[in-house]
Amino acid sequence: MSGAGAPTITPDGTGLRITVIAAQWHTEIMDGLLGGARRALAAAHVSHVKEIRVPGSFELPVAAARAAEAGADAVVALGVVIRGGTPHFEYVCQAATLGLTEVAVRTGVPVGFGVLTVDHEEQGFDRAGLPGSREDKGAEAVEAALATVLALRSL
Ligand code: DLZ
Repeated sequence: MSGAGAPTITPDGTGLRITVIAAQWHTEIMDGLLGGARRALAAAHVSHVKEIRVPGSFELPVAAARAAEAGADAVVALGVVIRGGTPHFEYVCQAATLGLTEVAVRTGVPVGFGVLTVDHEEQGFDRAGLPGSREDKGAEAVEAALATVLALRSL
């Protein structure tokens, strides 16, 4: 999957309560994702922001569920999973993806999916919103979450 074809989304998040949940693996790439998420929240005028850290991407869904139940209007989940030599990669990616989907659908609270699932570090840096990165997946996850809140409100 490439980033080609991604929409330009500039939602106004004034008054929204957003919780950002970030895993702690692969610090430099994660710092890039967090920076992008913070920039996008500021650009969207979101001032009610909670940020929490969990150990790994496997722990993102349970924290997202708690944040949704605690009243967040949207949750943004950030993780970096890099393929290794064992099937662990598939299990962590699948648990994070299915878990976050389940939280969003069950609670009705949008979850921005900012979990990078990459073959090697270089692919992660390229998507991390750092100087020299081609993409900014932390910012994209925020914009998607905010835009989905607004879309659901219009129903
Ligand atoms: C165990 C593990 C491995 C091998 N790799 C990653 C990774 O690349 N990215 C990530 O976010 N987490 C990883 N983890 C940790 C799991 O997500 C989880 O935290 C542990 O299995 C403990 O539940």
